[in-house]
Amino acid sequence: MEHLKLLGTRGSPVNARVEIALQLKGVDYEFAQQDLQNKSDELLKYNPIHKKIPVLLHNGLPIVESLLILEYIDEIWKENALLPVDPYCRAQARFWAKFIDEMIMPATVNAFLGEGDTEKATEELQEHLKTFEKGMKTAELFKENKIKYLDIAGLFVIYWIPVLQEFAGKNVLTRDNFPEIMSWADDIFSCDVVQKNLPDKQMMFGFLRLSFPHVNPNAHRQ
Ligand SMILES: N[C@@H](CCC(=O)N[C@@H](CS)C(=O)NCC(=O)O)C(=O)O
Repeated sequence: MEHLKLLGTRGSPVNARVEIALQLKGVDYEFAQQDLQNKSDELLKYNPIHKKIPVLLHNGLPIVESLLILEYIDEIWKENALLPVDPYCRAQARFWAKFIDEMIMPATVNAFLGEGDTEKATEELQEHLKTFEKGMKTAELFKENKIKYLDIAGLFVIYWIPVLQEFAGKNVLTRDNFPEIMSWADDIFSCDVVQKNLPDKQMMFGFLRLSFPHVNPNAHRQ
């Protein structure tokens, strides 16, 4: 009998990736909410190197790093494939997911949550989004009807960036500036499983206000 347990934190984009993938596959799992200010023995035991969520325990064996967890899930449960079948398309999907995590994510954090002058990081984020949007136009990957690996990875761009930019009171990702990204977002948001796993925006503002009190004190006080 299979046992799946996810050590995660609701509200986190990397946690949402794993929950969405498991739910799209239709597999049952136990969820153990983690307090990242006071890490559990279980989290430290199963992710001793990075000490981060998400950790998926499959029959007691830990798998870490959200993108690797998605690949693992896709290899174990074959129905509703997440990665493209064609090896070249698979490589493309992995490339853009890595681009999101290694280029877009850090620039986003620096642009919207950084202390001091965030101008340079904001420009950098704009450039990365332009590169990403151009990539979308050429990669057929984004045009499939079902929610796949890259759509799940890309939720950071289409959901978390808008929340963070609203919190910081800056507009970088808009429909006028990035029409392709925003129309891709419309497709992804029409999926029920995705909708169900997006954290409440007001809850996120509350968390962000507590965690980043230096960010634009005039934005989003209500
Ligand atoms: N590259 C990792 C990132 C994991 C990550 O940054 N997790 C955050 C939550 S969003 C965390 O556990 N932070 C706790 C810490 O840094 O101490 C992945 O994709 O899984």
